[in-house]
Amino acid sequence: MDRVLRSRIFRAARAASVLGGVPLLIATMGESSRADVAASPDITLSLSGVVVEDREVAIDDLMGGIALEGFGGLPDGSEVDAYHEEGDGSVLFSTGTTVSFSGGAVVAGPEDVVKLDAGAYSLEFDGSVAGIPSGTNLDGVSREAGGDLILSFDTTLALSGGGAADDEDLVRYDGVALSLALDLSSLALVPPFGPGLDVDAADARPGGVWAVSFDTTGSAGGVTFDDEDVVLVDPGGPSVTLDFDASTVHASWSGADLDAVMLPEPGPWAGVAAGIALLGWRSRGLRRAGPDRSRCRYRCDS
Ligand SMILES: [Ca+2]
Ligand SMILES: [Ca+2]
Ligand SMILES: [Ca+2]
Ligand SMILES: [Ca+2]
Repeated sequence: MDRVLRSRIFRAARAASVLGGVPLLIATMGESSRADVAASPDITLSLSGVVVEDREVAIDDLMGGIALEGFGGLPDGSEVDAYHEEGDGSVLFSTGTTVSFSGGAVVAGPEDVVKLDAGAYSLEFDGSVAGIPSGTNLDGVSREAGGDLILSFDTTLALSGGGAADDEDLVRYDGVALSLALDLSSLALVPPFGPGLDVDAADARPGGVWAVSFDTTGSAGGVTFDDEDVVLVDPGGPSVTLDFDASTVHASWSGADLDAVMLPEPGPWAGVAAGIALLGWRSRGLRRAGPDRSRCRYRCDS
């Protein structure tokens, strides 16, 4: 959907919600009825009055409702720098420093991906087993429809499956070997993505399209982006589009770097641009941060 049109729909939804006191669920072309954008900042932010720390992920319904994913509570000084929701309710994340879970039974370094499933922690990706050098930070995680993990790192790596990946590239892990999934700077764009960029958040989209954020401002293919923005990269074009401009939703994002993201999943509602009134939906759910904000999603007051 045209980005301007989508922005108008969201604004209209907000206005209707304010005027009528009726929360609206928006389904837009290419997006599902789950309109939430999950994103983590690199600093503490206030989004619609909800404080979001860098070790948390904000689940933003884009209509003023913010829920928090706190991963069961991470220690002071820790930071979440990669995030992905699996289809079964579990979540994947990576931290910026070494963190222990389950009383030390699970120790995750910055090069690892942790799985949190119904309160149980495990390593979904063990960087040292996969040959990732110590000191490397994994800064993006997603999963392709085929089941392989998609990863990004903060430095150039030799890949066990052959070749190398730069920090702006995406790497595929099939459970055995690492291979290049996206060589961003090789795309025939004018101007191209520069080698000085670092992808610091990634989400695999349908059709071989990638949603990525960078750790700096930049431009490619005629699109200028900030570090809190998410752009869609279609290698088949190739083309670049600005998909999520976080600071237009919450101005406070302009001072932060968005360092983990997951966009809404496309679904049966794709192609429909409509607001569906769901009386009481917001009042039942998406309560502002409650006493236990960990994994607070839609029933935080129950
Ligand atoms: Ca973060
Ligand atoms: Ca990490
Ligand atoms: Ca990276
Ligand atoms: Ca970013």
